[in-house]
Amino acid sequence: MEERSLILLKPDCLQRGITGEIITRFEKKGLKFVALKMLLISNEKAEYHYAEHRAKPFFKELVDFITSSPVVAMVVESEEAIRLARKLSGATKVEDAAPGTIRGDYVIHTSSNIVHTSDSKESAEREIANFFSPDEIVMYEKDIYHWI
Ligand code: 3AN
Repeated sequence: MEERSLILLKPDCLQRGITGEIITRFEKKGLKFVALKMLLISNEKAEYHYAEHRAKPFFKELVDFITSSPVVAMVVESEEAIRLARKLSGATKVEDAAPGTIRGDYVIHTSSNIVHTSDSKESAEREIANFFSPDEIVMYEKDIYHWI
């Protein structure tokens, strides 16, 4: 079943100048991009996005970080898009992120870990609606066999 996932390239991604490399990881995998934009996240949207972490000791740090500088927000679509995007991203804890994953290859601190990907269908729907209006989702056919 086709599903959608929200991917955020966090402020450290643009600041480090690796945005293109990280987008390429998702693109090469074959995920279909249906929305993509750069934005500065407001406090309100950041707190809504991280609502499940409100009680955690690192909540303020999370919100301050994601609002500190622009992010690139993308919506990808495919069968198993949510699990695939998370596999490419790698584990949350930096010491658990395997080489070959984005976090495994690029991240040294768990708190600035370059990428966010939705963790369930429910989260994906809520997160996508937080950052994209329906008319920003672009519908098109992706026919890889026609173009290679
Ligand atoms: P993921 O982004 O892998 O789904 P979550 O949802 O458990 O991870 O955590 C959201 C974000 O909170 C992580 N991406 C990371 O930036 C931050 N985070 C998680 N655990 C910690 C921690 N122990 N210390 C600092 N930041 C953390």
